[in-house]
Amino acid sequence: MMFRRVERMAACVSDMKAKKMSVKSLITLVLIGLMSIIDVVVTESVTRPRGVSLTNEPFYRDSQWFTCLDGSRQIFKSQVNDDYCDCMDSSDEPGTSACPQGKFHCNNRGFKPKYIPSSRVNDGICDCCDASDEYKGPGATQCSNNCRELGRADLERRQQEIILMNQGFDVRQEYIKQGIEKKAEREESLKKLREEKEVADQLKDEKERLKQEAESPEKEAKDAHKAVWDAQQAVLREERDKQRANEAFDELDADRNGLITPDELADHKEFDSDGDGEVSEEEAKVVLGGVDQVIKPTFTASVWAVIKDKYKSEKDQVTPEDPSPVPSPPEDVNEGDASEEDLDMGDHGDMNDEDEEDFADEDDEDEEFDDDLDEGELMEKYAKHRADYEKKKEVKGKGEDGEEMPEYDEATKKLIEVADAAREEFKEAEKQVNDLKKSIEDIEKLMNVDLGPQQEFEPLQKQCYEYTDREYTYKLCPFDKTSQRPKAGGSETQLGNWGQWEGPDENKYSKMKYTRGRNCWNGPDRSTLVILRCGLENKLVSASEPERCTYEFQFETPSLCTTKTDVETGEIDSHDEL
Ligand code: MAN
Repeated sequence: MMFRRVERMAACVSDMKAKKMSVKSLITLVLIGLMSIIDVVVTESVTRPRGVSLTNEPFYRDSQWFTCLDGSRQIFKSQVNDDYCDCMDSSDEPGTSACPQGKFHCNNRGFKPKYIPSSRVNDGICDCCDASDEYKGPGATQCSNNCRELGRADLERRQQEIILMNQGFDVRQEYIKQGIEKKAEREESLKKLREEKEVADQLKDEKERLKQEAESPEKEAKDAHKAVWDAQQAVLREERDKQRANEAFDELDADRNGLITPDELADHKEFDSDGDGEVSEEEAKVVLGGVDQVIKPTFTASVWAVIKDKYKSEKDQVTPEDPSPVPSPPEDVNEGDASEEDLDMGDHGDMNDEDEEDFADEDDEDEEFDDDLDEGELMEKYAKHRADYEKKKEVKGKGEDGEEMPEYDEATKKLIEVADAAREEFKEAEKQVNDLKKSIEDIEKLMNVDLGPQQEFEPLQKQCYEYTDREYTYKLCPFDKTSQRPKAGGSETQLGNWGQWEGPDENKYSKMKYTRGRNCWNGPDRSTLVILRCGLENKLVSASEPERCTYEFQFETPSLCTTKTDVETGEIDSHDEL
């Protein structure tokens, strides 16, 4: 048999020579041939007791004695496989089912050798593909040797796998190309955007300077206009105060003798400072400045200033029994008045917590300030509202009589117009800078992600992959997040945000870690470990939850097909072609 193999090999070699095959392939074939000859020499020249592996064969060689493999006992060689268990470690009965813990070795030549529990020997079921476990003789189960077919199928499967991995390797080369191109593209965009931003920054500074220049005379003119108005209002206020003081004096001077005396204050309970229900003489005297009577000039000059905040005119006195309702403020008091509450503002300034809550409620319904707006956009909207608010407040500011501040004169109006235009231009320039800043940050964020030493994971960025099991649809968006959505409906739960590569040093890119997912009730924040392996397509192939709120995904990707294997020789070429 050995000669037949050598002959076949020689024929093969000459055939290869004829076909001018490479020296490397020739050497490989010779090596494979020699290995199979050695295999034949070894397996065919050794007779082993049934159920013993080639490795253990030397322990069964002695023709007279056998020492149990654990060294515990020596027995006659004839006691090996005599269907009686002598060794504690079952080693004397490798080929029968006599020992409870015994192991039977199926040689399975042509396929994979394996151990089976010796209880399966002669149990009527074929376990070894070479049929060696069912040998009882007549009446025993007839098993056929199908190791060769299995071996062939296994080889084909492995070859198929290699073909797929090789295709994956080619896709990976494509990914690397794309990744490198994308990186260069991003670097180029970044360079351009940074240059644009430099120009935009300068323009913004210039527009800011022009705005300040325009605002300064505008402010001066507005302040002057307001100062005149304030002065008029102050005069009006003083007159009004004097009038109230006179009216109060006339009302308090009940006997109309030109004097107010303590007894005339008795009905004014607002002067009952000790709260005993009576305005005593002492209390009344204190109100009058410590004297027994005051004349009108003294009252208006000194007493009124002290009591005016307390004083209640009899017209306004309301006793608890009085059924007439408390007069409500005139309807138009706030008309056109732009109060803070009327405005929707992104930043709630100095509001207390309750105000903040109210605001939050309003924001929920507010289309203009929806969640989709980023910080820059929100600030912009807020600034606009704030400006509108200030404008309204300024224009609608009312004086003592509820009368509005008079319009600005033409010159001031012109200055406001110029300043408005300057503000608008500055705002535009500022927006330009903010937009560019955001674009730069977005690209920088993408570029800060480790997409592999050759950018081979780039095509996975900005993609999402799903896997559905009985209960959930799981989602992996590489370099972004992982999530879970109940199949029966309901909201998505974040299972983690991109953290880092987590594989061992020699294979760093084989695992990804996503952390800081939604907090698990009474537990940790959810997190996901993604285990990657080579596959022809990007595919989420499984998802599980080995521990509560700790998830594990299996993901196949060509990005990890790092080797190219020769299907015939099994030789590995791991060089990237780029
Ligand atoms: C949800 C899911 C599960 C998780 C439980 C923990 O039902 O996120 O995966 O185990 O919450 O309470």
